[in-house]
Amino acid sequence: MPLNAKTHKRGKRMAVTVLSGVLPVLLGVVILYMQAERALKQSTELTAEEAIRQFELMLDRNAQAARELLPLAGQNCKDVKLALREQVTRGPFVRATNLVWDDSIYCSSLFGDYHEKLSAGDYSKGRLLLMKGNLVTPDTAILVYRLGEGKQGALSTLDGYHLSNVLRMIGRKTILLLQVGPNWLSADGKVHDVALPVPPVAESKLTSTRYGFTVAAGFPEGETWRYMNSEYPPLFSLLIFFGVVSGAIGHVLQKRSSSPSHEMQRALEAGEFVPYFQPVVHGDTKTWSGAEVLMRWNHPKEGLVRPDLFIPFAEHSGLIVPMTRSLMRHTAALLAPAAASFDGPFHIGINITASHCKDLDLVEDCREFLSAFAPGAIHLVLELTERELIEPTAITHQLFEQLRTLGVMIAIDDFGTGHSSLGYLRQFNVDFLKIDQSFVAMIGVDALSRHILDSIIELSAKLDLGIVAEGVETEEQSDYLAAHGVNFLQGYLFGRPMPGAEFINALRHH
Ligand code: G
Ligand code: G
Ligand code: MN
Repeated sequence: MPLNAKTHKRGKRMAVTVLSGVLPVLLGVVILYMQAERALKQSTELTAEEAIRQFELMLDRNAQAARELLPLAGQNCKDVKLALREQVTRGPFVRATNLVWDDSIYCSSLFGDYHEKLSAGDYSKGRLLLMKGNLVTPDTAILVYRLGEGKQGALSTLDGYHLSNVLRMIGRKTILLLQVGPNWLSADGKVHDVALPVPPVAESKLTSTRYGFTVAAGFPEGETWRYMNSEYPPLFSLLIFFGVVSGAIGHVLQKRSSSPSHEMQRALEAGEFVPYFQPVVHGDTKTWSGAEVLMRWNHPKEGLVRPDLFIPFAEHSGLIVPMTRSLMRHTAALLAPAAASFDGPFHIGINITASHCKDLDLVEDCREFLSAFAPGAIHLVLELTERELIEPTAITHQLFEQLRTLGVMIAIDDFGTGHSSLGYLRQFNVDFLKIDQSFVAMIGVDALSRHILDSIIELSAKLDLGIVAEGVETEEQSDYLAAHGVNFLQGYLFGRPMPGAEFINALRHH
């Protein structure tokens, strides 16, 4: 469309194309990201479950040792220390055992007689205590399992080495932590007493129903992207492919939707094509004898668009027929209420293209137009440009016959610029010739043009045709044409094309 603001439009179209390509890709990446998070979450859940299972297996052994030793609590240490040592040698995870009487450790598998206060409150749920170390190995974490009944008590200690081993082996890429009461153990074997850190990605926390300890699993920052990078390259390629396809579809759809014919179809439905009226006056009295209807496009963004800019597109796409139909309806609706003030038949000229004459629909359009006015109030004049002549066929003969019967008149527009023959003029029963404005402009300027003008006037008189001179701008032109018997004049001297309301208003004053 040769309208302005073109670059602005192109930028917008470009942006929509890019968006229609990028949006699906972005959406796809978001979905993949969520999928990756879910996969990682499942993985940490499995890892935590497995860690719980392993820890419970180890603690089972310690629990059994404590159970077997508990009845011995209270007996003399000398008599039972062998039994304590036997438990240590029997189970792989039992590092040491102790007996307790009345909240006091009094016998140990390592030292035999031994004395240390036991504060049962330190034990999580009275059962488990995670320590940084003990007297023998101050730097090795230990997990103590406690069993107590009345004054009797038995302790069984699990070496932290086994625990951190499990955290390392099962965890691998996962961050895995074991929490017992307020303390927690990391995979490096260290015990911490600060708050348990929350792994940033896909955190899962699981608590053992049997022993009450908790395992926290998760991944370090950025793991989701790393996971996507290693697992999803084929899906990424597919996404890019979809992005390109969708961008291309967006581009094509826009191209189609912003094509001139599509834009005009929209404008037609929105009623943006409106009639302007240019008065035609009598050559002698200069009173208004009629008007030519000139189409304007009242574009919402471009403003008023002249027909030279869009009529060629409309003709090319065939939209000119429904556009002209709409223009005729519009014109009838505007002029019919004012028709009572017309004295004598008022000439209303409508420009018609050759493509409108291919079938008989034009007859119906004219019939509808005429029915809006009282009989005899107007003369409908169809202006056919001389530049594109209508081919005489059976249909066109029928068409012009029926138009004549209806009382519709025919004018040859832009006369002198084309090449219609006398035969042609007779064949289509032409009523008026409209002398092209280029000849009128030459009055008093160019002798040859004036000769052509004189011959046209002479010819029309001989053929008994009405004659309309277009583009009359000066008094000199007007006087010359009137003196040579031109019946009708049209041009800026008498009035410019104007909107319907303005035209009706002006008509009242003439
Ligand atoms: O008024 P003006 O600049 O508008 O007209 C420009 C050209 O557009 C003229 O050649 C005129 O014949 C043509 N034109 C104006 N209105 C119509 C119309 O409704 N249909 C057709 N086919 N041509 C028109
Ligand atoms: O349908 P046609 O091609 O005759 O359309 C008439 C065209 O001439 C329209 O574009 C109209 O605006 C224009 N026009 C009408 N009167 C004058 C005039 O006095 N001078 C000039 N230059 N153009 C005119
Ligand atoms: Mn015209």
